[in-house]
Amino acid sequence: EDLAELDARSSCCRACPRLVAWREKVAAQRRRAFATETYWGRPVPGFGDPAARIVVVGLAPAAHGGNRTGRIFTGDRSGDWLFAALYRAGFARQPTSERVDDGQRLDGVRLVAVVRCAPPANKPTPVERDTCRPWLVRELELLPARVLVVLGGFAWQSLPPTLARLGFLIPRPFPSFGHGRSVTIAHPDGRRLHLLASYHPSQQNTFTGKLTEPMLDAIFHRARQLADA
Ligand code: DU
Repeated sequence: EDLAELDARSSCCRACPRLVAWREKVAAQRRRAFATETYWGRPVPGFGDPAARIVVVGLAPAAHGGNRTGRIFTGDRSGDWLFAALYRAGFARQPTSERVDDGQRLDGVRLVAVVRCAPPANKPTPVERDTCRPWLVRELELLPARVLVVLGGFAWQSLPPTLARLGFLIPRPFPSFGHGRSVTIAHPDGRRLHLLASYHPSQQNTFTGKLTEPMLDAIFHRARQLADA
């Protein structure tokens, strides 16, 4: 199985009744500004470089972002911030991400989410997070990741069981989430993986100045250092 096959398989998932209902309801009702568009309304796969050494781990697709366009962090405000930062850091070909056919391309980076379907109120339940976990485990098995840039506390706290399933040794207690915090974990086969925490570029954080552009730039600068070390 390669990433394209994984994307195809996950795109048909209907495992979580609440998420299936929500993603399809949003797709049927649409937002006025997008009334003429056909929403994707399905699980959203990862996007970017199949040889990525840096994997950005988000929470879940936005109802009118990834759930509309079919590409993660595409067509929503969080994505505007994230792709602008990836562009400034030299990882993205273009500073914006609007549509699947916009020519965007990532070099060295892949974007994934802990949960592949848009959840009500942007908040998956713990059961939905656990049900979706095998997709992320499989994606990480297929990527040569050295650094995970983890956006927000929900994604951070969801990672230990995912990484344990990949065979990594998880520190107990696992460090709590904090912007800029990093932890390096080891695999018995000698591999190491760096986890780097960042505030999520949601409007809640960017409007209030909790997350600034220089703060996000510093995260990607550090991610590149860790990936190249
Ligand atoms: O057709 P393709 O070159 O395999 O790319 C498929 C898809 O993945 C396209 O939307 C670009 C993106 N992508 C990327 O962002 N970075 C890569 O290194 C390779 C592909």
